[in-house]
Amino acid sequence: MKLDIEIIKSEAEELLSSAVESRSLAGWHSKYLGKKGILRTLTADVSGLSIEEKKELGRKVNELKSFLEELYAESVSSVTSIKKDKPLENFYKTLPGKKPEIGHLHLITQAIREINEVFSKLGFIRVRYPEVEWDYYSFEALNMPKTHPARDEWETFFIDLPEDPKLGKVVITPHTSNGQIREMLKGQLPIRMLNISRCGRRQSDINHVPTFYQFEGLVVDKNISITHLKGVLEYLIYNFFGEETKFRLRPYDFRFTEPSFEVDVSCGICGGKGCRFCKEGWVELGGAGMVHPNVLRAGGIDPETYSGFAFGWGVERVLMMRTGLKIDDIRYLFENNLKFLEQF
Ligand code: FA5
Repeated sequence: MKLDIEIIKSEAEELLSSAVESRSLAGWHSKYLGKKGILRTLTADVSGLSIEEKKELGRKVNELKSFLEELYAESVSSVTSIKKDKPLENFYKTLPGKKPEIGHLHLITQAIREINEVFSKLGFIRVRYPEVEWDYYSFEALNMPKTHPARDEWETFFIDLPEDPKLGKVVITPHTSNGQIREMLKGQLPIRMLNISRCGRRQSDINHVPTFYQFEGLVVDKNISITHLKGVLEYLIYNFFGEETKFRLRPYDFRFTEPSFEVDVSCGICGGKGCRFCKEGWVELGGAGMVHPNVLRAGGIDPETYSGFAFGWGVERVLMMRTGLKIDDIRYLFENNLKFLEQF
């Protein structure tokens, strides 16, 4: 045993000096002093020893333990002082410090906040409805029965989950219009809703991404007309883009609004001259229209007494049309490339 302990001591000393250099003191500690370390193994099996031999072993192991612990403590303090001393050599108290870099909100978050602010001035209340949704709210209650071909336009992602007999399949909602029905079913009239959330469609090119944000406005009250719709859209466009921006309503065919429109603004990238993003000077921001009577009925509202308008626009497109930003590929917004994001 004498021999063993002396060998352990000298090996430990030798190993420790190289551990100090490579800063791997933790490895050395677990080898000698750890739970499964050498020190523990020395006293693991004492069954064949007499009482005297056990006492002798105990004394030697304790001595070895103190030796190893002292050795370790010395080495730790020498490493710490190396760490502490080095930077002090070049430390000038009066030099200005290095400022930590501060990031900023993502462009899309900034746009969502601004859009919310514009609408809150008109009394719209921000809500959020499920992004993983039943077919019923995203399609069926919006006047698009199960086999209706209009559904194709929404290039929907279906989730592999059991179907509900009434609500149908589970989808990633392809638009925020699911919020129209959910809001109406709350049974609180009049309605001035702003629903901003993520949507999904199987699309990807310079002006489409598979996951994007939409904001949906819904107003339901007595005597709501198309003039109110146009006034609200104009308010948004002038506040967000400035009064020099031109916009137009193009007749369209959404199943959940009648009449329906698509809303275009003059392209903020090329100033309406035509570029690789807009092609002809106009960019579609979203759809709008007067809420279809069938949709009001599905929301439990009597279309003989109430009318309403709705609109659903893409947050990213609105952001990109801001004069001066000149972002001509929507996918840049989702790449998380700091060189791109730090510009804004
Ligand atoms: C709709 O989604 C309708 N729900 C809008 C609506 C609401 C009409 C209420 C009437 C009443 P559309 O499929 O055109 O409409 O999409 C609206 C906008 O969402 C588009 O103009 C575009 O700005 C944005 N958008 C649609 N798909 C994508 C996509 N894959 N990537 C980025 N933005 C998209």
